[in-house]
Amino acid sequence: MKEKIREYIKSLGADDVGFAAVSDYDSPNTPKIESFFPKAKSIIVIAYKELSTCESPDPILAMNGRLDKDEVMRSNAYKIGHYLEGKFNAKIVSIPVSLPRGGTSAVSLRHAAFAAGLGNFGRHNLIIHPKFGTRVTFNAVVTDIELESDEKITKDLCIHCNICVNNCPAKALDEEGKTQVLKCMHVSQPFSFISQLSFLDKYIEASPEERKAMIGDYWPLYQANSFGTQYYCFNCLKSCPVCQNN
Ligand code: B12
Repeated sequence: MKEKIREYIKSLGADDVGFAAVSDYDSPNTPKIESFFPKAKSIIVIAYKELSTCESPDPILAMNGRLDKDEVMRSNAYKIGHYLEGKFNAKIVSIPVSLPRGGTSAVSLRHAAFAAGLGNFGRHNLIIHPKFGTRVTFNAVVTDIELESDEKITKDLCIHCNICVNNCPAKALDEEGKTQVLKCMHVSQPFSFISQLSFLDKYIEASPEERKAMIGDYWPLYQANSFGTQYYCFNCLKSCPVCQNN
């Protein structure tokens, strides 16, 4: 059954697929999967390669490559759920690419990807895939179908070159094994909801003349509201030399 599912998902254009039994998923900082899906048995993790658009020095174009990929991931997640329900009478919950509650998600996709044999953690705290290196993102479908875990990758895929650490403009990776979230967000998401709140604070206090001058500042915030999280930094992902050309 696993191979049938894997083949179907790959036929949709996914780059890799891994399976993990829920009991093999170990993520201390996210909730137990059974807390939102009591009958959950397995996590199907799907990997998609990040295209070289992420190298663009224009952050809007780099982000557009991400949005293109995310749209495919989201529509495939629906097709996969539909397939599992129709073919195997399964129940499913699909786990988004992003959409965290505060700082954490219902499922940590990095920990799920590790449990499903799709790679392991590098110095940048991201998952390195054996073929796509760091240029890979994940989504997942949790299901009540019982599926055996794929073999975990235990060989260290990180080459410990520290390029990610030295290239982080926020200095968010200086401490090994920890991403300093606020430092990272400050640079990677300059138009986050925090920026929106501080814009509104200033706008409320501003005179009519000042408000006119603030329209230009509102534009990227408006775009972020329309398109979701806008990342303006891909440095740790794009600078990792492991398997960069796959
Ligand atoms: C919230 C979030 C963020 C936040 C906070 C990240 C964080 N530390 O939790 C911020 C805004 C900082 C962020 C930044 C980025 N993110 Co982000 N993010 C998420 C999201 C939505 C939720 C993560 C979460 O729940 N974290 C809370 C818990 C799980 O984290 P944690 O237990 O504290 O785990 C940390 C440590 O304990 C440590 N760790 C745990 N176990 C182990 C084991 C070993 C051996 C080591 C060394 C470390 C280690 O690594 C973790 C990273 O800090 C996920 C999507 C998802 N659903 O998983 C994407 C996700 C993690 N992000 C991703 C990416 C690509 C990025 C960015 C590159 C931004 C960008 N331009 O795309 C940067 C990278 C920053 C970095 N180097 O860490 C990808 C990672 C893909 C990959 N190859 O691993 C994900 C999985 C999105 C996806 N759908 O693919 N992100």
